[in-house]
Amino acid sequence: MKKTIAFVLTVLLLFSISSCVTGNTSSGVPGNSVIEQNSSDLKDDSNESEIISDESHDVSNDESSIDLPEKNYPELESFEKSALKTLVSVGCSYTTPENNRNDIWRDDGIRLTDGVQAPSNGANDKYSGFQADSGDFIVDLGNEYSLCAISTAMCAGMWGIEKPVSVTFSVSSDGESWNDVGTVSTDDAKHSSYEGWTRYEYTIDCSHFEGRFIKYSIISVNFIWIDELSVYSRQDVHALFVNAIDGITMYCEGNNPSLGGEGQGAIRTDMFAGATAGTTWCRIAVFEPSLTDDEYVITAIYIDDGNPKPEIVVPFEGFVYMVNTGNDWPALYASDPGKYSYAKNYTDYTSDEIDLSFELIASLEVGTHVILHEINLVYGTLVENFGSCLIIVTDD
Ligand SMILES: [Ca+2]
Repeated sequence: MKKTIAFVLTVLLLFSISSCVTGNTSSGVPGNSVIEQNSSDLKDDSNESEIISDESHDVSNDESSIDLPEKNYPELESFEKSALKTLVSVGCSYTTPENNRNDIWRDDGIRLTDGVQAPSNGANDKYSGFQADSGDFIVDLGNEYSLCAISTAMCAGMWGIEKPVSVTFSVSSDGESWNDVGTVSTDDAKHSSYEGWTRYEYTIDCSHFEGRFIKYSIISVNFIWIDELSVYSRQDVHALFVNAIDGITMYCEGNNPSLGGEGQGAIRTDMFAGATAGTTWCRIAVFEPSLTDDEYVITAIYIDDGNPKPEIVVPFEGFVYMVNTGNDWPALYASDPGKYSYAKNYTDYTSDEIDLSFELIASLEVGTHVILHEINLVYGTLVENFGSCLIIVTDD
């Protein structure tokens, strides 16, 4: 009997790195506005990324100069918690507060779970408007799900609509007993603007929760001008995670090699003829096209931590996956400001995703098959409207 192994290569846009600092490592909200907003962040961080990248290579290759912190990698079972994100709220019923409007922004019981997101323009009728300073929205998924992330968005700034305060998320199996997931304040929400409007996007990681009912408890000032109530589930899969270096394009040697650094996983394609995988990544897997189908197959794995790797030719029409763990520089600096004086302004580059990927790659075997999902290997691009792009692999 054929055994199917699901193995996912999850592509996190680079903004997930900055998300790490606030602890929202899995928060990825689809939407062009998010991409655009974070593109500017990427530019702002570019110099720092290069600095961190160089430091990372030092860490990889010269442990005598820097003491690597001890890391306790999770047991392999924990990879089951890695997320293949699926939007499961589409078409689900939901309840809203009272004080619904009587115009085109009157909620119709459909638009907040139709899977369609509103733009940054609050005048768009994809928003539902409520004249209230607080209220609960509850989505009924119809079935119990292993959850991954919950998000919504609100718009404010025009027509006297005041900036909202916060969204508190909670989940329930029966709609009566609720488990608190957490609160995202508006000041911490990702935001984008359009002609006086500001759209705030609230996302929370709920990877350790299961539930059927999702409650959004809104605190606002005078209006709740709300968009899609999105709930993401996860399938239990093995996962390798990749950061898209420039936010959209996968990392390719020769393009901007200084950006492939600490705390990142990356794909290198054969886009640049003769490109090699380099020598400083901690762990590397090589994938070649399968001759019999549309899959790829692992042909080599390098896991010699901290040692220079051999030069690896990216296979024709194949790719190489590389992962390098990050350091929690603020913690290291706090532990010994003299020793880590150079890292005073470095950020926390650790993330569960990359740690898991780093561990998982050592357990992969030559011959494992993978299928790209939400990744265009030919053009070296990721699907923009999905925070987590994937590769699913079946091993026949
Ligand atoms: Ca909608």
